[in-house]
Amino acid sequence: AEDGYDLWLRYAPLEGEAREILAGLSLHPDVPDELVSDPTIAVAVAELERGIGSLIGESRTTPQTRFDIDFDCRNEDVGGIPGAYRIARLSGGDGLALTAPDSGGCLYGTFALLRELSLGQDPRVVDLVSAPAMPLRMLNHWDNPDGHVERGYAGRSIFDWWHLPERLDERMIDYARANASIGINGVVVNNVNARAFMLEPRYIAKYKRLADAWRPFGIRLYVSARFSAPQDIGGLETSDPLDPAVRAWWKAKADEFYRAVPDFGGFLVKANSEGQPGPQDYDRTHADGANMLAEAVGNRGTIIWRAFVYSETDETDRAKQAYAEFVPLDGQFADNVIIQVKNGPLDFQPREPFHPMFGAMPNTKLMLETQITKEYLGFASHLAFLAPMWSEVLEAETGRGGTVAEVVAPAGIAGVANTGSDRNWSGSDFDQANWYALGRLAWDPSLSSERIAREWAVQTFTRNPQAVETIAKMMLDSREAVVRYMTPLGLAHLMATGHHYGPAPWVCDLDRPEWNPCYYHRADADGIGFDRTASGSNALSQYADSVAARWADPQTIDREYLLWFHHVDWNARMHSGQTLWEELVREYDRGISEVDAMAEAWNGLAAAVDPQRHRAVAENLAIQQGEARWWRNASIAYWRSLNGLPMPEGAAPPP
Ligand code: GCW
Repeated sequence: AEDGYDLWLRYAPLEGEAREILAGLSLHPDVPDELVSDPTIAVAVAELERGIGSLIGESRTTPQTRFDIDFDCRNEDVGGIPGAYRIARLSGGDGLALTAPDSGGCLYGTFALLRELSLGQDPRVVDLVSAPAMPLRMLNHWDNPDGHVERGYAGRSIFDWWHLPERLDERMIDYARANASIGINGVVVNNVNARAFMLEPRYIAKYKRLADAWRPFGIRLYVSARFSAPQDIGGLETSDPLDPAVRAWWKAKADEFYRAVPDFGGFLVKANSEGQPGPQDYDRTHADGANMLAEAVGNRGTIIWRAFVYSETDETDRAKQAYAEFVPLDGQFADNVIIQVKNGPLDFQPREPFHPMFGAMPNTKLMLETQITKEYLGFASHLAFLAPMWSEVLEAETGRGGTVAEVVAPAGIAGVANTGSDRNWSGSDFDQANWYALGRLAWDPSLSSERIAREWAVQTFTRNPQAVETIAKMMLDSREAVVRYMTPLGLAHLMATGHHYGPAPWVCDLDRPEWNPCYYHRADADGIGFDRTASGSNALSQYADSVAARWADPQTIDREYLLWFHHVDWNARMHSGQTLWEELVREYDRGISEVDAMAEAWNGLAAAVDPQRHRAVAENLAIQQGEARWWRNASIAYWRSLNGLPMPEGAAPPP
């Protein structure tokens, strides 16, 4: 059944000439003796055979020519970057040479070859060289030990802690294949809001089973650690990072992990954020806390320390807090510490400017944290392809020596996973594309969204060129449509409290001021928007001068950040000649018509996509059409209750 379980690894049978060509070749993975017992190579060969068998489909009819795939996986010619590969015509023979410095490179090369073949490429002309742009390409699971996934919209957790270590769900292997196919090489298996008992020996045994299963796929396992574990499970009176007993406890804990999992990746820590314990509870800094753990793991692993911190005590602007706490610590973090920074300064909104910490800590390794699961973009029911959003951040010029992609290149990218127990893994077929895109962009941030959308659509849905064209267009326009009907022109955080699904811009009276949508839109009778310039919170000053200069003037700022940085009169004239109010309403209406266009385009694809998935997507689009209107109508009704303005001429009727 086409229920989406196979993700982009469907290897749907080729047709026509592409099939003739592949079926006419008798493929031989040629593995040198010293590699035959290498589990990663075994995985690569098995995938190659599975993929090609499936691409050819029915039994072979054509006469066959021998075609070797020469595995040359200890070859430094490709450059020493782990995971790099080259695929080229075998000199003096019919076949391909797959060259890599390590087994991982051969595995990635195998998946790249299969991708090319799935796209209909003639194997005899495949010619590829590739190396990952950054060492860490991770998924962070916000999965709890009881099976609930925080911000998960695809069912229960895929990790079966109850039955591990004895029982390993076959799904763990398919999960590893999917990750390896897009270059993901690190997985944090539990929520950053961590339970300390997940550091106990009974869990370490479960991690060992998973790590052993994933190792051949080049995936290292990481665990989120609760900072107060020395007290929670260790019987100590304090978790002060400078206390010798605390340090010894973590050292012993790390040793325990490494005895079971020799290539254990390390710990991910959310500290002093949203009620989590941390070093500041003892008047110590983030650096004190991170460095203590870094010492415990030593050169065996990495501490990934999150910069997502804010508290109600900062009344001026929550968006400023991370920069304020972390930037003064630049240069104080140990070499094996990475600071993980969300793409924007607030919290995974449909659009935010890039986080000002990028570029501001030249002596610290920074990693980009993105959210694949769509907490603020309509969960798994709205279609929003996120590659354009991530590229927007990766390509942003920090004004301090490079783009965000360049700043994070020495460390990596993490995506908060959107996987769950649903048959289709991600809660909807199109959400699989976001998992795919995260891996592809972490491997190569210069890949265009269009390329990613197309190659995903071909592998996932169909090779019919018109259909691919249509699907790619739907995907490429989708995120902007969500921005338009939810939070246009730089607005943010207008979602209902807690669950974050649907609009609630009218909520103004929550105890935590920075949880109120009113805190973010600051709308009143005269205008709307958050003044983050010098006359307001001055969050703008956290950016490099060249960037701040571009955004300081409401007349010249990129329109999509207007209300993020400025409070603007409803009647102010925009470049279009329209007032802000008119333009805002137009954005909502445009968002709706874009969703309608997606639904219509999809209806036209009934013949090109299998009925099961066609219907599933169509049903989600119907939900999205209704909810885009809900967002638009609720928002407009609320803004009008403040500004008393009539509906602009030509706009759809008022709610
Ligand atoms: O996006 C917010 C979420 C929380 C999450 C937090 C974080 C894991 O609403 O559910 O907690 O961010 O990133 O720590």
